[in-house]
Amino acid sequence: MLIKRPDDIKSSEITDERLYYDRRKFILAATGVGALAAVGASVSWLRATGEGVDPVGLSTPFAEDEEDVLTSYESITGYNNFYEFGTDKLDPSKHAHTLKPRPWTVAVEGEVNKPQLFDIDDIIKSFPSEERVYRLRCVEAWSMVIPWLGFPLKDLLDRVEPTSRAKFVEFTTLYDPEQMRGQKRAILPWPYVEGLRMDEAMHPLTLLSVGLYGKMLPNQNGAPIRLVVPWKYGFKSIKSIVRIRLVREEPAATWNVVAPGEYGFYANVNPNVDHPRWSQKRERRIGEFRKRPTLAFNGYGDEVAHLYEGMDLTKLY
Ligand SMILES: Nc1nc2c(c(=O)[nH]1)N[C@H]1C(S)=C(S)[C@@H](COP(=O)(O)O)O[C@H]1N2
Ligand SMILES: [Mo]
Repeated sequence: MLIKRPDDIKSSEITDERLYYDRRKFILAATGVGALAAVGASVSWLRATGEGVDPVGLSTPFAEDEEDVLTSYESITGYNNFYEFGTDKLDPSKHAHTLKPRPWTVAVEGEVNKPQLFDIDDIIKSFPSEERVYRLRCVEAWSMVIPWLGFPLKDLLDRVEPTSRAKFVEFTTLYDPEQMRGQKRAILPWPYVEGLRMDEAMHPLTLLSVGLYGKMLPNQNGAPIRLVVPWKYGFKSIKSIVRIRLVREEPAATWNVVAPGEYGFYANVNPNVDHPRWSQKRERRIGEFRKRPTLAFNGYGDEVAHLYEGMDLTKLY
């Protein structure tokens, strides 16, 4: 676990986070009728700093809660799961500098009328990013609150026109052992693959993220583009994506294939379904010491529970 003491943190980072906290208070104070004004103000703040402006478009308050304080930039970029760079939480921040996020293309293909090979910079230009603060809940019972920059996956999928035969979306990470040293060992079957059902993929909460804290996505967080599905355990949020394929059958998602008894395809955050080796009832926010109760669907139930009506989520976990 990496929690740095204040005197270990560079002053630039402290400033960065303090501005975010202040802005957050402003957004909270302005919910309801004032919300639009708050959005306008935060956009101009992002422009004024001149930092990491590339992916920045609109900034939107999203899924904010009094209980949620943003996790520090230091923890979000220093405590990661990204097995392509090793299995220790500190490995990705140490080793991900070998990943080259440019040039980079993302193929969007399969059951679509207009398959397309996108250049990452064209994606960033043509799908304006907004800021969304989402909770991330790892299956290992820790969580973070992250200000992502991204755009709905739906916007990209609409562009390629899925056919009526498209039932699922399969995502694939880069395979290049020279850039990703962890791929030289068979820790997992490479490349990492994940999948969503079509309605989950088209849900407005589902993001493709290209940045965080107003900056380009750091390599260890999945540069240059990764998925963020806030109501599911973190392993669904696949990093460094090179291919998105619309398919007829449920994709063979990596963790689901490796250990189906521990990692279901749906992987909705469910405090009532224990992981075989530990309880999922509580979680620890990185940066806090107390444990807090885990919320069903990670707190996004109002938005997404209807997608699973009639499904037994203790069996289809
Ligand atoms: N390609 C790839 N994507 C991945 C992983 C991985 O090992 N490889 N780990 C997943 C897991 S288990 C989690 S919890 C999140 C962590 O994202 P973060 O490091 O940005 O917090 O990434 C997910 N995406
Ligand atoms: Mo995870």
